[in-house]
Amino acid sequence: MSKATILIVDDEISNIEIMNAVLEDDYEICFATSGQQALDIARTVQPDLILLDVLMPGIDGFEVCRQIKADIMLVDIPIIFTTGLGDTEDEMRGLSLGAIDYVTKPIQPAILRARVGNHVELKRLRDQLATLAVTDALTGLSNRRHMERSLQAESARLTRTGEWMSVIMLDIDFFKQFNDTYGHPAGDRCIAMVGAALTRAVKRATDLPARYGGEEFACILPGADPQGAELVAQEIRLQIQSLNIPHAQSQVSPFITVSIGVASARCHADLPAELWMAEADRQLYASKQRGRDCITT
Ligand code: GH3
Ligand code: MG
Ligand code: MG
Ligand code: MG
Repeated sequence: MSKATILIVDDEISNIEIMNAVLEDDYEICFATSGQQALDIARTVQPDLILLDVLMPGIDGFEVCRQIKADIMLVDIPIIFTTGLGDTEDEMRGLSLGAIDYVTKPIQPAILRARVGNHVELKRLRDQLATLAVTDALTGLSNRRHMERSLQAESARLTRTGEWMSVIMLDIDFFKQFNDTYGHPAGDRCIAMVGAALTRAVKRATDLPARYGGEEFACILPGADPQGAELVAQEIRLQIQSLNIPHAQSQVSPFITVSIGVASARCHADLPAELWMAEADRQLYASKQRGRDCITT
């Protein structure tokens, strides 16, 4: 497991040195000596925790905390204030601004180490949970919930400019027979391989492949027009074909195949996520009706 990164912010170098000495064996340390520098470094480094001095010339610790908690990219970074003993009002204010804890100066090494350790561990668990909540366990792709949320968000974003978007749905052909022939564990491995092939087939960083359900997958292609989406669909079909997973009971091929449906439109406000999925599903159904192992746009 890689070391967590901690940003130490204090306008007094001697304070930074003390804290660095306590933490440097266990963490990657970076530091800032002003509020502005702290914000700059936080944005570029994305530390796992920030130790933040309150009194600093220029932007003080409270303002740094406020800005970090208002920034969608930084809001989840835990902040521990470091301040002189007995500043109860400061402590209250810091906590109300979203800081997770306080340590008092002079720094007591054992206390600092323990509090930092606790909060870094909690942050790690939170991050893990956040990833699990959007990930399908078998394939590692986005799960249905995350896909539908992204579809909603992308559709809203592209509606402002009236850009194209496409949604691809695919379903493995005669998969019930595959399970019956080779067993459920082999079926699971097949689903995982199809998921990996789907990932290889999509090229843009903004494309989102997902496992929609049992042996059904979906892919959001923001900015893709009908021609672009059809090319992606063809690539998906090729990638899955070249897996060469035997399927003796398939009625269309000796290997695993998929049926694909593509929905494309210029985004507008009257096209909610459900409509996108319904349209892609309708095209997928058409592919099944046409004999499977094909693409309908
Ligand atoms: P079609 O060509 O019309 O799509 O036929 P099909 O047999 O693939 O369609 P159907 O929807 O009837 O069956 C899908 C099968 O997928 C049934 C189910 O047991 C299997 N399945 C769904 N989820 C999983 C899974 O996570 N693992 C495995 N091994 N099988 C699954
Ligand atoms: Mg200070
Ligand atoms: Mg199905
Ligand atoms: Mg199927």
